[in-house]
Amino acid sequence: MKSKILSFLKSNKDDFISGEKISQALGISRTAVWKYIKALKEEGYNIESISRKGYRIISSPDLLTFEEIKEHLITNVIGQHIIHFDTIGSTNTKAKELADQGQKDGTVIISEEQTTGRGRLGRNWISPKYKGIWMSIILRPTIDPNHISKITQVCAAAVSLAMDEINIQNFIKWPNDIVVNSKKVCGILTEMSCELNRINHVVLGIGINVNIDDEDFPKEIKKIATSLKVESKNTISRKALVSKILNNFETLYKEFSIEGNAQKSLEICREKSLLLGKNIDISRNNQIINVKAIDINDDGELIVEHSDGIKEKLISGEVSLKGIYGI
Ligand code: BTX
Repeated sequence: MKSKILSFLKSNKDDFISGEKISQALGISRTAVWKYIKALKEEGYNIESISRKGYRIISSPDLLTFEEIKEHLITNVIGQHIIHFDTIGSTNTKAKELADQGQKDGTVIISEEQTTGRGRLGRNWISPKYKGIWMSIILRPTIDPNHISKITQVCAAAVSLAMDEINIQNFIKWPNDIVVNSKKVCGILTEMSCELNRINHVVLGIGINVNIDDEDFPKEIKKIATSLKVESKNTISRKALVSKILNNFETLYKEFSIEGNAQKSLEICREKSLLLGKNIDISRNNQIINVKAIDINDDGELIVEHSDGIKEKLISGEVSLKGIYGI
């Protein structure tokens, strides 16, 4: 009901609309209208109320609800159903749980904060309230599971393009980071449930440090991480950025959902790659090996060349580059 009232106010942005009119249109009492308006104000909506004239919305908070995101959303499937939380352990964990219960393709789980946000290999992902984008997309691609590792590249390309659109110069650090000014601003965590030749679901977790201030980062992360606000010196609209990511993702995912083809996304990942042409360190059996990153192939694998000229494909893993993340 609250979101219906909000839609009502938003579609009459320039005019006052009476409590009477809202109550009649929605079939609720005027006291109920007043209560919902009060709740909206508590969420940060600036709503003017004048007796005998009614209510008028002045401004909306930067909340990541469907109501706020949909204004700029031009997708057909991705993000057309958004489940929003004020706080949650991990959006990926919730998304996996909901996907197991049959939640549909393209559903987005988003939270204003995560208390146990996860990175890869059980690492921790700090996710302070209202300061970032912490979201997971549930996907049910009907492609061969062998192609699925490319989905992380599709997602990285979509996020990178969205950052371009708000004029933030960024690079993609294969396989799952977006880097601004040599520091991490975004990490992607892809998790999948599949059978031998069938994917049940994929959960694509995206964490972006948007309006985190430098002092909000714990000391050990400050060296390697930054936020869009710190780098651009501007507060960024999170809801606008979410819709840009989802719009781009749907376009690139359309190509991918046909037999796992990710040409366009991989082209973007090559173009924006932080690693290609550089000497990087890879770790193997507790050993660090220096190699040259030479290409990202059509399967989304990183091709590296060893000092003896032998080439190798990397499917995933840790790579490090001098000067990046304070190393
Ligand atoms: P990763 O394993 O590549 O990176 C994790 C490492 O990044 C941590 O060990 C830490 O050093 C650093 N780190 C932690 N928090 C941050 C942060 N906010 N910004 C930058 N660096 C940080 C990358 O894993 C994948 C992260 C995915 C996060 C999303 S958020 C929505 C979804 N839900 C969930 O639980 N995880 C995903």
